[in-house]
Amino acid sequence: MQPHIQNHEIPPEKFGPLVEVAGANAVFEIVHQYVNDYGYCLLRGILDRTAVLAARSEVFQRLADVDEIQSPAEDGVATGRSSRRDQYPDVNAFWKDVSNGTAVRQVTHGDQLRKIITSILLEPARAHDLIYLRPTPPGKSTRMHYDYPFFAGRSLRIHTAWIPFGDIRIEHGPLVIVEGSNGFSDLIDPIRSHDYSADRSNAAVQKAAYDAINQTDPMTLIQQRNTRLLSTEFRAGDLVVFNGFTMHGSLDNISPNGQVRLSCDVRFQPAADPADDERYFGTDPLGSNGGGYGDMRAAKPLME
Ligand SMILES: O=C(O)CCC(=O)C(=O)O
Repeated sequence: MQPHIQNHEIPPEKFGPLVEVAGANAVFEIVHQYVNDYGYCLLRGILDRTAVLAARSEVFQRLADVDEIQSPAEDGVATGRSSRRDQYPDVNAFWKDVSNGTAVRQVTHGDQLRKIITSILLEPARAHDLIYLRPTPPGKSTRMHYDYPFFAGRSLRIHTAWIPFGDIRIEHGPLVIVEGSNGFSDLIDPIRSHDYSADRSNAAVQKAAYDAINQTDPMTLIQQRNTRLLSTEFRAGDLVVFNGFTMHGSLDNISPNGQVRLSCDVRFQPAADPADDERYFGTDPLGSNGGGYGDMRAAKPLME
């Protein structure tokens, strides 16, 4: 099935694979170089697949318990129904609880991922406490953006770890990266020059991350810049690491059978940088808009 982005079919010549390394014997100096040069790197099979699949089951079981996912839960197929709002009038609390699941945190905040990111950054790394689980049903996608405006503040050296929670085919709408977008200085320079420690209001952050990029649809953007959209079929155990100046979003989930794409993105920064940004650290992080987990798309029932 040809990939789609924001309801446009991507022609074959405008679609390519991500730069990748095999995780088993990855040379982290090379991965570091790739992240610098390309803005990102895909590490195949580097995470404990069993642990990632356990996290997938944990999240989908919670969604099955509110009648949004069919049995068996780990297949991740949407029912089109929900009892979430009846069972959990406090949607923030529900989503926070799911996001703090033991199996989820084992992957996102366990030693394995921290050590990998430490090796890539070439210095000790620390994860933000706030994580973004993304159960994405057919018909939904993430618009293109740069991450830097959201997460720059007390640390400016933010990297994202994007983790497929399961095997994700192209038609399930995985992460997509714009090739060469870490060199789009006309878009990056204004983002970089904003003082996020002085003005980190959600309006300023959203505007910096999304506005200029989304003045045109992604297909027009890549035609104008003579570049390509990059993605791949992912397997549980894969990991993509990208910096704040890499334009990304997701392909459309065009699964014909209700398959929900599940992934998680976690931010890391050097451990030496201040970790007191209340938006991203603490037991009840506020997020960029102040509402914490309740502000996330995933806090709403899947089909809303
Ligand atoms: O998984 C997605 O849909 C997009 C992920 C994303 O925007 C991110 O990791 O910053």
